[in-house]
Amino acid sequence: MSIDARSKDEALARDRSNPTGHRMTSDQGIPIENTDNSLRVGARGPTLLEDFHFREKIMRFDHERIPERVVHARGSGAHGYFQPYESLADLTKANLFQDPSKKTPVFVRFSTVAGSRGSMDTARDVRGFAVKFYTEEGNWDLVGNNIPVFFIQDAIKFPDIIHAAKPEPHHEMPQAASAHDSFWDFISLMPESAHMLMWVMSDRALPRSYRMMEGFGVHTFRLINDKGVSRFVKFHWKPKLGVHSLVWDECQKLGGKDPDYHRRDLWENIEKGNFPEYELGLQIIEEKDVAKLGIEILDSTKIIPEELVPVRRVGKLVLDRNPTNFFAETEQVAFCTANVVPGIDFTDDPLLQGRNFSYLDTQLSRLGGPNFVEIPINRPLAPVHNNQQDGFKRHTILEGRANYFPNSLGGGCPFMSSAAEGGYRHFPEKVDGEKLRARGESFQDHFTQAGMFYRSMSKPEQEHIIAAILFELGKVERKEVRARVVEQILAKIDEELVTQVAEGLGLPVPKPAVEKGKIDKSPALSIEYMKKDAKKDAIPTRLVGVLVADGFDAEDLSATRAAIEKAGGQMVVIAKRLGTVKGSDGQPVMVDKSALTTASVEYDAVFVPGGAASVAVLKKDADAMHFIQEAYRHCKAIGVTREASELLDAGGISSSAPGIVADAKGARHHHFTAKFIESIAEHRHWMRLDRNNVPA
Ligand code: HDE
Repeated sequence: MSIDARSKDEALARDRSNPTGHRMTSDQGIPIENTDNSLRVGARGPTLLEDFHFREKIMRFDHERIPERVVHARGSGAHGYFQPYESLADLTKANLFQDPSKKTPVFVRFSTVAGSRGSMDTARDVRGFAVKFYTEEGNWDLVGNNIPVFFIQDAIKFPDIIHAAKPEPHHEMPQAASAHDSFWDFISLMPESAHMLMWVMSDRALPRSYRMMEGFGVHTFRLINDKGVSRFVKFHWKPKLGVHSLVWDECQKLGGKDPDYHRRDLWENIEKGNFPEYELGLQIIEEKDVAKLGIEILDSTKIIPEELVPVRRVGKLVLDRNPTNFFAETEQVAFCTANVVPGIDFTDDPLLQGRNFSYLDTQLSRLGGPNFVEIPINRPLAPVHNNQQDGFKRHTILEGRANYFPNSLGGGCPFMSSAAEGGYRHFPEKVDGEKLRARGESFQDHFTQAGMFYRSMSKPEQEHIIAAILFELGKVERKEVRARVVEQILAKIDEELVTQVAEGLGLPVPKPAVEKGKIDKSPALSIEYMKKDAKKDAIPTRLVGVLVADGFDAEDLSATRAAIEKAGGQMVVIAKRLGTVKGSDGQPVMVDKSALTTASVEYDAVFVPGGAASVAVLKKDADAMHFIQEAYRHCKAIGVTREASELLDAGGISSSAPGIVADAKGARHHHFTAKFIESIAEHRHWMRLDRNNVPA
């Protein structure tokens, strides 16, 4: 069997149905004459039970909903492919990693964790990053997150952390938010969650886009080569667009202005041909080197710093097609960590071991029985033959009478495969021990990496963490919970952190009891640090909102537009009304969005071209001024030419503040566009010390 990038698409095509050019029928294929009126006695009389079309239509509607995922309910999916850069035969025998010309089809689902299916995309939360590879040897699911650690070490605590984080059971509040008593109560009593807590309070929990975040397999897995040699591996996804985040105030506003912000961003960019790309990275650890690491590799609350074990980039994941139907694909896709192919194996990480059960089990209630693998999106491309029988909604019609093994009636089929023939053989790890409910000594270090994460951040990133904790704990009603977080958790992470949080909450500063490890800093963890290699003259897929009124400087608009588009960005012209606005040259320009329907939080940058008449109108327009001030407050690049710099003055914004690019002589003067693009490429200008003086 040979699989290429489009094989899954072709397989799905057999199940697609397109109404174009067809008559409407009932589910039984009977043509429908009228779907607007139920069958009744007389035009004003009662409806008849005999109306099979009415009953079928309503019955189908009544049962359209299925239970949402118990976690990760809100998600967005995309199709694509994975391609290795070179053969990894030395590391793994997994077929998808052997040949650099081979493209394996994938389906990816990104998600938030805590919110319901209809909750906002920009909640402070972990993001799911689940990848299903349809390989020639069957499906491999790498069900990861955008944060490399987890709250707990043992799967048996999963119901507890999720119950604590989800809306509280008595009144089902708050939606998609961890800023409430039960979450922080749990955290204050669970020191092992300290490291993950730092990540969730950091900018990582506010991605700018699914296209601009990392992904991690979290657990240590094994790679096994054809000689049976096992090595430990951590999986990483590195986004080609770099890692970028939103600002918390922006997230909260986006939750109302565009709750589908990430879903829309993913969908629209794939439609435009801006295919998101991620590189697969591997951290390989030889079995003999594990002890030297000094880090418990089975503990999912720990990372292995990249400085200790570098990340080798071995292939790319490209998302190049949107799903055809949300429910059929994105909602019904069922991932399972236990879906592995020969060459990939588990470790004894107690979190992973528990997940291997949970993901199979959860589908039974979510997708209504054991035959969920026959749903088109879940079906492997590899052929399936076994003696599994029956159950609700069985699709496959098994032939023959020998549905047991061994058999002679069926010629012994389906038969076994030796390992050499591709049969999955579990790594023969030697284990020996007593049965007990306990965790090893090596799982007891809870604070060193939490502190390492905090201390690896740049100053602005640290400030964001402090602000996030102050926001969250500020929403916690019970004072004793706030105090316990400060005294029992933060005091052990970092002195500066606990001091600032305690002071911000009006609590006494506890005596710090910071626990430090051998590695106290990992620069690779900082988003700001990652930017050091970023290009300054490229702004792929960045959105620039342009504020105009009649009389704007036409040359400035067209010169800036040309430069932005050349650098990969996109301009969106915003005016009071839809239709056109007239430039200084008398020519009309199409308005893309009316000020009524959009807001600065939907853009990465703002540009205001000069033109006395246009600027005079904008200066008196509270919405336009709010747009600029809000973008300033959110640390975005702002470009103004000629008279438009008056808007900065009117808004209380200094033209020499970081990220502001102003040119009194116009867009063609003195590298204005190059400087503006460089300012956008910076993503956010955190060092605007006066930003809180500007209203938004
Ligand atoms: Fe999940 N998780 N999880 N999780 N998880 C689910 O499976 C679970 C964990 C992750 O887009 C559920 O099909 C347990 C870590 C993603 O469909 C459920 C534990 C990581 C998705 C489940 C964890 C994840 C899920 C709910 C503790 C990152 C969405 C619906 C041991 C490595 C997949 C479903 C999608 C979904 C259980 C912890 C990632 C209930 C028991 C750690 C991306 O089975």
